[in-house]
Amino acid sequence: MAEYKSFKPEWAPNDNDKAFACSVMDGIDNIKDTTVGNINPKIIQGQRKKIRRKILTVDDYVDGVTRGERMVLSRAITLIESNNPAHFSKAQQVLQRLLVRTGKALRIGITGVPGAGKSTIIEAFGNMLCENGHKVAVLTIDPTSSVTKGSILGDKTRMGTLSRNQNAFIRPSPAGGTLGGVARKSRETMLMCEAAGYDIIIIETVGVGQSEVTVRSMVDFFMLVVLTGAGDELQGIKKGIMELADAIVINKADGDNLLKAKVSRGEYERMIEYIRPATEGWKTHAYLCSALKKTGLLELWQVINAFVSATKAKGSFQKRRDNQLLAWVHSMIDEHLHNLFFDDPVINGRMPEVREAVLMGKISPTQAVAELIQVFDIERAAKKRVDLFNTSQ
Ligand SMILES: Nc1nc2c(ncn2[C@@H]2O[C@H](COP(=O)(O)OP(=O)(O)OP(=O)(O)O)[C@@H](O)[C@H]2O)c(=O)[nH]1
Ligand SMILES: [Mg+2]
Repeated sequence: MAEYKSFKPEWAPNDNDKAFACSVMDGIDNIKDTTVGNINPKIIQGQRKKIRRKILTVDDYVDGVTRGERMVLSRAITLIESNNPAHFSKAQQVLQRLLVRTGKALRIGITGVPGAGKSTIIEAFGNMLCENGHKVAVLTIDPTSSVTKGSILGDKTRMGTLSRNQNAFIRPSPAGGTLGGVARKSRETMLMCEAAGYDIIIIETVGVGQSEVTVRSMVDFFMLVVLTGAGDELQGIKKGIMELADAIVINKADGDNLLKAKVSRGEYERMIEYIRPATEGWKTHAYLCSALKKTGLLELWQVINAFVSATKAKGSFQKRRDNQLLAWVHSMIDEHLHNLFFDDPVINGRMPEVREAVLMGKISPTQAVAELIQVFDIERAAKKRVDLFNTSQ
């Protein structure tokens, strides 16, 4: 029988506090005795079979997603996010087959300073939409995130009730990678969710930075969540981001904050006057809401519906989608050519010398570029890179 030792951890209170009933069991080295605890004897004997999930075929994915099976949808998204070239090509085949089922959802983007209440709004707003018969998918974009589990748990617990709602699907940002890589994966994830029957897609930006522009380029309606006190240096919100917004939502308009929120609304309204509208045929306004008290959310939904009607009537809704699609193609070409060029060993070999010459004033930047382009052989470079779309590095 192995011997167990239990001890009191050093961080436990010194006085024997009864409420603090904690002791820690020591680990046992080289355990051979399988009668103790709940240790699976097969693990010790190295016999435990690896549980392998059934490998799904392209047909399995297409059928499962079409039927709206969440598990298959989840796995299809994992396939999209994978950096394995085999997965990439399979994901593309699935997406290609599902493309006809995409494009029908309303895509909403939401940004704002950390702590403004984006997740809480999405939770309350998403639940409200689900109650009204919608199916809501929530995605987050965070090009800086390199860890997975923490952020998944973080957002799932913050959107606790929504994540348990059968009509909602929450998927955090793919971890790490370049902004371009994250953007592609998020776009394809969005399409996958649409194919699975989600008619409202909400994308939250995490962290302030470049991701606002990326999300704006994926959605129909973009809202900026702010807090009261617009005068306070705009709370670090760049004017440029206000120019992207179709609505400015002043959250936490509750309790003692309500009055201040009303004042802020006036301030924002005055500021918007001087800003070019984000969408042709739509006038951006500031609105109040409280995600906590669930007020102002129905009004927000009405604003979004009015936006959709107005922009569809004007033709700007479809025009934006068309432009987004083409811009996506162009940005991927940009990125791939960029990667081919800067990963090319010949270019890399020449680069230090050219850089030095530019810095010494021996050649002009234009001349430097001309020289490098001349030695760049795209066919050679393309052969070197097996997976063009792997933008994870
Ligand atoms: N009083 C009040 N508090 C709110 C409201 N909405 C959110 N909060 C609180 O504000 C805090 C931040 O909310 P989050 O929803 O996590 O904010 P977020 O913008 O998603 O934050 P990040 O994801 O970290 O950028 C939480 O403690 C919420 O409970 C509101 O309407 N009123
Ligand atoms: Mg959040």
